[in-house]
Amino acid sequence: MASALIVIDVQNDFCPGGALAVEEGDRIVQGINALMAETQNDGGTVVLTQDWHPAGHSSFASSHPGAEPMSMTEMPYGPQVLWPDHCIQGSHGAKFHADLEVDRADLIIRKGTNPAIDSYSAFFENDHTTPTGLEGYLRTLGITDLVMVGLATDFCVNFSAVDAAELGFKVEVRQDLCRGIDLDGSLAAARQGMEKAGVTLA
Ligand code: VGL
Ligand code: ZN
Repeated sequence: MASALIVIDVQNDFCPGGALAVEEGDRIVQGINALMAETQNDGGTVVLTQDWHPAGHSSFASSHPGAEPMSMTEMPYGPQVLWPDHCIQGSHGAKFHADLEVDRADLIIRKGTNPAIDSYSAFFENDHTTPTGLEGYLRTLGITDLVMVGLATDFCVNFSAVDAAELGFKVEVRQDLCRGIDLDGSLAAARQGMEKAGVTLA
């Protein structure tokens, strides 16, 4: 059994003071550092994901005249939350939290780079068909078991975990090493969706 730890979007913009701050987003960093070390001691692989949008990305409210941040819109691929500008390529907000031990990463995968499609999941863009390449990376290494941690529980962690489970990986989400946005009950809905997909919530 080969396993990987997937660390989702532990970036400045999702931490207190950031553009799309998740409450206590910074509180999980030391625990994630410890889990990355433990994973590598056990021979596992560490993958970091990085939300990495071009300026003017279509998921930004600022790209839709008159739209408020955190409102909903309809995209060709389905409903989409309109976010404040965040994780713009090369910006301070897009950088990993300063205390995250980024040097431990075997792979850093960037997502959300397509201006027309958002990408919550580490596996597919929000059209649910365009792959990021992560599945191929994991499969060619023979990895079957995934542990997921990071930000935000109800968006990028949730979508990544559900996609991974549907792809046939055995997935555990360490809830103590995640924090959520909780937009209109999205956290409870995410927990239900993950359990339904067969994700273990630890
Ligand atoms: C995320 C909203 C927009 C996340 C990324 O990492 O959960 N959420 N972009
Ligand atoms: Zn984003």
